[in-house]
This record gives sequence, C-alpha cells and structure tokens, in this order.
Amino acid sequence: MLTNYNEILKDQGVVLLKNVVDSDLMKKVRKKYDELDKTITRTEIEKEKPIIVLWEHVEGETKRLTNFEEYPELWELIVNSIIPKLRKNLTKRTKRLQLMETIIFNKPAEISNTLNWHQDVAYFPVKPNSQIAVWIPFEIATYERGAMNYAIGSNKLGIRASTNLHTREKFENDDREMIPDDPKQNGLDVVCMEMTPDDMIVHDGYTWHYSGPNTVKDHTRKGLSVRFITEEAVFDPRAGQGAAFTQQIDIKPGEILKGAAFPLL
Ligand SMILES: O=C(O)CCC(=O)C(=O)O
Repeated sequence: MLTNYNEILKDQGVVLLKNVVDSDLMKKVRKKYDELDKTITRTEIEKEKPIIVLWEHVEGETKRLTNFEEYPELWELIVNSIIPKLRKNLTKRTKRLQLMETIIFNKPAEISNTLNWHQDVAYFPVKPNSQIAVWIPFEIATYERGAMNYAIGSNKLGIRASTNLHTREKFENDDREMIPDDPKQNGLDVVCMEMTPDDMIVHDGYTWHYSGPNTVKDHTRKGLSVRFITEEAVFDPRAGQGAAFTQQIDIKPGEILKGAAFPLL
C-alpha cells in the first residue's frame, strides 16, 4: 500500500489529507461566506484580479463573482493554511503554484443536483495542462450530503471531452472521447471521500470526479475548490473550455499566461 502522498497522487490521482486545515481560519471563512451569500449579486468577471466564483448546484442558477478584496478571510486561508500544507505534504507538485481560479460550490439541502463526471483539464485552455486542485468542505460531507467521488487511477487515462456538468451533454465541436457514465464498468474503483472541514483533498487535473445531490434536510454543503497550474503554460484555446477564468484571458494563443489575475503563490 502506498503511504507517500506524492506517490498516491501520481498513482491514484487524488489524495485525502486528514486534519490539516486551520479550524479558526475556516470558521472565519464560513462566517464571511454567509454574509457574502446574502449580498453578492455581481455576475461579470473582473479582468485584473483573481476571481472567486459562487456556484449553486441548482438548475437555472447563475454563477456570482466576488474577489479577495471582499473576501480577505479566504485569501488568508489559502496563503496561511492551504499552501503550507500542500507544500509540506506534496513536495513534487507544489514547487510552482499559479492560482487560476477559486470556486465555492454550494449544494443547498434537498434541491441541489448532481455535478456529473468530469476532469478539470478539459475546461482549461492551457498548454502544458498540468494542474492540481484542492477541495475542502465547509461542513461535514458524506455521500448523502453531496461528497466528492473519484475514479481512482483515471488521471492516467488522458484528456476527455468537456460536457455540460448538469446534463452531461458534450459541448459543440468537442471531438474528444467522453468519460463513461459509470467508470466502474471500465474497471476503475470509485471512492466517495467523506470529509470534515479540517480535511483537504488534492486531485490531479486529469482525475475524473463528480458530486451527487445533498439530500439531507436542513444541511447545506459548501465546497471550496482552489485550482492551480503547476508549470508555466501558454494560452491554448479549443472548443468546450469554459472555466470562468478563461474570460480574463486577453492574450493571443501561444503567449504565456501571467498577470495579476493569475498570481504565483
Ligand atoms: O463541490 C463540488 O460538488 C464539485 C467540485 C468539483 O467538481 C471541482 O472542484 O472540480
């Protein structure tokens, strides 16, 4: 059995780090989220600063946008808790961490839906497409509460098509192979990562994952996802690459992705 986190990430595509998130910082982040959730209505993407996307998994919901000036508690969590733990535990993939975007996925009780199987690299217009994402729940996340599920080892199977995450429809002109409906039928183990808010998952950008609905009454399930590219990359657009940050890119294909919106941390 592998015990080294670098090797687990390389071999399985995802690693769960237990009890690593600073709980006082997390409390502040959660409290501020509740305030922002009531007030943020902005939907346009600012070009010159890193974005934070507030995304509810409810049919018809529009993504809202905030930033780290409005949400400094989240910056503090990323810089003072997440990054040091990443660098301590995953020495091989963390030498260069360039922030691409931060998303808070909210699954309100009983009305949220499934975010279907996908891999993050399919949505990123960058080359090389070397990335890792951190995911941390704001509250306990179990299978019934919409925890993350991973197809173990799928990170080694190459790039797949990007699809509409709610319907699984392929984007127009994307000719890449789809992720199968049920990776278990392709012989992959699927693991549900049940977590508490002091745990953190790190997944490779190629790893297939999905989250189901939150079916537990009166329980919300928010999940923080912070996405980094780990090598210097150039802009390499193609069909279906709809990550929110792509609207911040103002350079020509082949030029290096850099600037205030995508800081090196
Ligand atoms: O929070 C979730 O439910 C989904 C997160 C996710 O799919 C991602 O971070 O890529």
